[in-house]
Amino acid sequence: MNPAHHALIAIDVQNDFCPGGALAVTDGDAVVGAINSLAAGFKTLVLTQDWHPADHLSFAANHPGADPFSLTQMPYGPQVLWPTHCVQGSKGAQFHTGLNTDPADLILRKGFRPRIDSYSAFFENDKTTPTGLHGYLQERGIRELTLAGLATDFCVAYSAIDAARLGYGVTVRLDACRAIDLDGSLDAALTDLSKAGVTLV
Ligand code: VGL
Ligand code: ZN
Repeated sequence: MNPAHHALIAIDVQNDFCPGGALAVTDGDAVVGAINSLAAGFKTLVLTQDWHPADHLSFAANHPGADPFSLTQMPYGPQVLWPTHCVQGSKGAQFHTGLNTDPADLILRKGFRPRIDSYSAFFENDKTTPTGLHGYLQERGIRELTLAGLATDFCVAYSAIDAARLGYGVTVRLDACRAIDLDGSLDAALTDLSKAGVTLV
């Protein structure tokens, strides 16, 4: 059992990121069993849930003429335009049915502001709007984090890099993650994670 100051954060293990979902990650459902097993070794488990309103500006459908996976400029910088996914209350936004959510201490929702995306569990994509997770973990006395889930190169990587920057000791369990890998984004993320001092297992 990991010590009380070490939490597991499972990122976005939702139907839309699993095979058959709107933004399916290849083999995404392979993380479910791995995360259930990992969770048994942690005293604190946090689950995150991508949770967008239908009019969210990260959806290509809300930019007339734009193709999914194209890039646009937002006031906070470049933003990939995604297929419509994880709409609040939809089946796609629900956790994969195989994920054991019972042991979770906290379910953190992110990406609910229509004009700003939130890959990271700590800060939205403007890199300044906090989600509140850091405050929660600090109050719980958590200093070390293990991260797993979907997708390696977006929400997991952004969360891990922010966590390292906030001073947590951070490990990413690559065996319990799967990637979108858009135009080399997985290699780029692995390089950024290493540079940030994140341990990759
Ligand atoms: C994610 C793209 C858009 C993720 C969420 O969970 O990695 N990726 N929204
Ligand atoms: Zn999203």
